[in-house]
Amino acid sequence: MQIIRSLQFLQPQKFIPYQFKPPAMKLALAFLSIPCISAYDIWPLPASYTTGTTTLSLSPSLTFTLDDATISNDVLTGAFTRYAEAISGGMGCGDTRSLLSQDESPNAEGEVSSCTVSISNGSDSPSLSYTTDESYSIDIDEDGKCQINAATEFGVVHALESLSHLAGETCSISNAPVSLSDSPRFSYRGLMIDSARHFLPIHFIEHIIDTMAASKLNVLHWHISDTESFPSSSDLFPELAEKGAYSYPDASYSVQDLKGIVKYAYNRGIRVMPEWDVPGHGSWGKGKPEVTILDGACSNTLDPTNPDVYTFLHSFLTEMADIFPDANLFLGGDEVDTNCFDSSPTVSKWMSDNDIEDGAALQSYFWQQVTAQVMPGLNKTLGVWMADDGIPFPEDLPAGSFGNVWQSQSMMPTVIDRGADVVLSGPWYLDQQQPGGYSTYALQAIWQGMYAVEPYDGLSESQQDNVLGGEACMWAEGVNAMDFDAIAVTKAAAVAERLWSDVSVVDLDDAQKRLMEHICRLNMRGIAAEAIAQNFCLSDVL
Ligand code: CP6
Repeated sequence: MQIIRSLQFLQPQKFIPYQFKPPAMKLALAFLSIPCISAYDIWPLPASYTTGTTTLSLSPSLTFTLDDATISNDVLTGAFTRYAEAISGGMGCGDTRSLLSQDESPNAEGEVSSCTVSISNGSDSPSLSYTTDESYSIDIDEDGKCQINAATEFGVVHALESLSHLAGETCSISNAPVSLSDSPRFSYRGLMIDSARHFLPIHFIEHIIDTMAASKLNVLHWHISDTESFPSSSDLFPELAEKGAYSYPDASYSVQDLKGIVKYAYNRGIRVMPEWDVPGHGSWGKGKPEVTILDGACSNTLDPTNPDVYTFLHSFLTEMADIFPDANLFLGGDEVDTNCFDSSPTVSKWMSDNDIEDGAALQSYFWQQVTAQVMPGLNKTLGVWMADDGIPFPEDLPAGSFGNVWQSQSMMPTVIDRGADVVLSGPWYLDQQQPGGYSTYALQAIWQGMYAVEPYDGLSESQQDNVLGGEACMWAEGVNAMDFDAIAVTKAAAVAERLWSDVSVVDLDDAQKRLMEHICRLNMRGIAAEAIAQNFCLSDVL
């Protein structure tokens, strides 16, 4: 209980990012003629964006009106409510508004009081997949007339996020007429979280989803379990979490919790791709020792030679496939310690009886069995980690599988040529820190290095078609909910712009100025993104 209470400051609902302190507020207002968010830039930078010089105020009762009354769904009603409140109330301008309106109100020449929203391809239950059209446009004329167009509900969610960036913290649009039209470069823009090394409470995963939405990341890759713990519950196999969680039920996710996260993310245009790492990096042995290697040096590895492993995985994943409706299922495949095989007399004997000469060949056999026995009927696209040694081999996986390239980027052409699509993550390990200490200046070099990565480097035009996108990975051996924001969010935002914005958006000085605005904006929302250079942000004084 004590622990839960100490984390409450990180809960979005309960976190009050800046308490109203009148003297500090006065100080802040002195700066508002040169606001800290000066250009009201949108992060990631939109595909095309023209602005003028007219200032418009935003009505405190800003409303969004759907022009098609036949569409009704939670994605839209949720987004309208969240962003109306965020833009005119919650994210900073709510606190400055009352003071601004007294004597420092921007010299508004008009007001935006409502935005009309048109969706060309709307639905009562919009589907979210890698083919979802996320494009949108925003037009605000000099008189404050505001029109949002999108193909889908999820484009509208992005539009409202962008509008919240335009509004900044002074409740105004300072650069009307605004005309922007935007769509992502890559359809897979991921953030991986690891709830096995440190348990991440549900409310904190919701907070992570909020930070993803702020930078238009759209795939939450949830590395749920690993050798250290197995926090996700299963109705079919309750012993997995009962015995595998660090603490059950406190440090576990009920089936209801899992479904809740999927829904929370969906409403924000974010897909949840779950991962249970196999055959290594597991803690199956705590709840189901019979599927692991029992007479070897390791208890964390599934026994590829045991036929029950595949029937078990099929049953377990059939249940999970229903809880996680996303088209992708991620099954790890990384860093199998072949000593776990070699040290086991039964596995070694089986290998020699079956002419399987080494650990790599046994992993090949494992993935062939997964392809033949586990994946059929799940109706999922398989994703795995792809290492520099090529394991798991793409040819052992179902056609259409993808590999998350986690070591050298230079492996991308090989993986593609061997038949898998790719997601790039190797350069984007967020736990990467320079030796000699963790400082703002190290962060500077790291975010800029991550920002400068170009996913198409080294790929022919036809190979480029097989790049789904990329993913920032927050491995959590050394990170928990208390320091997650500081370590992950700024760098993940840099990756988010690389994956969303045009290939030509590479200017580091320009990115730095805009990223500093974005960090300020995140800080105003109670997201503790780490600063990259000295500046003044209202979150420092409010
Ligand atoms: N955990 C799991 C990890 C890593 C991987 N898988 C990892 C390996 C090397 C580095 C960072 C993370 N911690 N399950 C590899 C995909 Cl540098």
